Amino acid sequence: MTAGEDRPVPSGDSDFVVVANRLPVDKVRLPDGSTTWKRSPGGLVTALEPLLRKRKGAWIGWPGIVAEDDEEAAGIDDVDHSEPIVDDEMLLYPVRLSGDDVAEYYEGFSNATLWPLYHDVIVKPIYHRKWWDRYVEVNRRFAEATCRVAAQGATVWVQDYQLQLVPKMLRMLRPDLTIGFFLHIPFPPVELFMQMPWRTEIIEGLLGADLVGFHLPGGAQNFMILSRRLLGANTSRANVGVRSRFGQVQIGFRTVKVGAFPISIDSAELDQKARHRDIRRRARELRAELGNPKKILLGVDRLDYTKGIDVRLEAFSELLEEGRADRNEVVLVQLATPSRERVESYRLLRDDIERQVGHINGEYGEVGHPVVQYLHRPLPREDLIAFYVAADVMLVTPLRDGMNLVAKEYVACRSDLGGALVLSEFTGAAAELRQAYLVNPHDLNGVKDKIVAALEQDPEDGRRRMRALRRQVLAHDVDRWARAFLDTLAGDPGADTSQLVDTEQSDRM
Ligand code: GDG
Repeated sequence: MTAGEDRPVPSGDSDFVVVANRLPVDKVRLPDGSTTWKRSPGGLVTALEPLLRKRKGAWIGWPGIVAEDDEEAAGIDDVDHSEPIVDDEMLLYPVRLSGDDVAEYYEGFSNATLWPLYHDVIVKPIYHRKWWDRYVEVNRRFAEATCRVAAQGATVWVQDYQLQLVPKMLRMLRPDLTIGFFLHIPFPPVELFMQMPWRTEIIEGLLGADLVGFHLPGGAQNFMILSRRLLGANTSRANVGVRSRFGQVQIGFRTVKVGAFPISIDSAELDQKARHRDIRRRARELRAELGNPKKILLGVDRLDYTKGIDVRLEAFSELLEEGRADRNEVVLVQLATPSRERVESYRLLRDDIERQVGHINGEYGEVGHPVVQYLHRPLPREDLIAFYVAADVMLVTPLRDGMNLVAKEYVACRSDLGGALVLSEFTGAAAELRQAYLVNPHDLNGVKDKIVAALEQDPEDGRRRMRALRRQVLAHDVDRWARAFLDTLAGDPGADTSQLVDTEQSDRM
């Protein structure tokens, strides 16, 4: 296969390739200067692992470490063919990034331009031409690395906002490939997206795929409107499957499918783990360590300004002040995983949140008994599950969130039908988890009322809600998500479209 007149484009021997910013393992540098690999299991890996194994699959991504020098990071030799890392029969191919790549492609364009733009400009997006150039360059590096690994006619699944140009680049280099793209964050409405100086290039980049997937139909619709507006593409509702909500974009002679595929978790595994005796014991220990409060409120987030951590702290503070929450009976645990600490808006956020926590504890805590317990470090998975089991009220209050897996994880852990979920309407999860205490995070009084309602819920009503939530989460797991996407990409007429969210119901939320 040739891309130009005489330039041969290499191909590899993997029939199924996942391309993501990060590999499912991190390369870690040890104090003595040597390096080792550390597995970073996530929902995506768990979901894709069996598929990857069965289909001779490969994963291409950045191992999370900065290359020592630019020479090491440059060029298409980034993929070391002789020695991919073999992990449970998956082949992992690292793409190396230099310090400048990380600063401009990852921290810059991905996390200070695209992330805030796609999350309703909660923070002002920064547009730097240098960052864009680097984004193009690094996307090209990922595309070329993919070409070297993918067999003739392979299926390639590109993940997320860091790699939106890869589908078009790949199609130009390797028209033999079947290319899917999935966006894990919201896709913004037209009025906001039009700010982007490189808006046409991004839409063109995505349209290089055969199927572009979003969490919600609202994102899919936004994308279709932009394709029409910016590229004059013909768009239509298609009939793929009986209950489908798919669209189609006709661009030249090609048809690109567009659809909504709400991601999920490995619900059964989490359900099993949370039932384990050791986890139950740990949950009791945690409650005792917190001073056996009557009610535990819990927040679990990456420390990100989209997550509305400030909203729940403010609501809690006012409830304490008004005496609607009793400082002797209620504790709020906020687990905040460090995130993107070199991006300025994240540094400012951390200062603000820590000031807020200090203020609340200063006003309402006692010596040895803070009312807010705040941890700024990642917890082992088992401890996290124990916290889910212990929490009486789970607070998920993002201003905008593509899906929010934490909400689904909490539900999966509550086989006892205990607990209550307070959930922002502005998460993708809210489209499915209708029996949660749904809140508008911009309406502080509304948030406070729902927290009180959750704290004081009638136990029978709580069980009824949790039973309905669990039915949804256990039936719609991450495996089903991956299959629905890949079957649709393959054009399988029997593709499972039953987890698609109703367009009318969820729309832009
Ligand atoms: C993006 C989108 C979309 C958190 N703290 C700890 C820990 N976690 C785990 C949670 C959960 C994951 O991190 C966070 O997932 P979310 O979905 O809540 O949020 P993002 O990181 O923003 O994810 C989001 C997702 O992609 C998938 O498409 O849902 O909307 O923004 O799994 O459990 N895990 C451990 N310790 C912690 O302290 N072990």
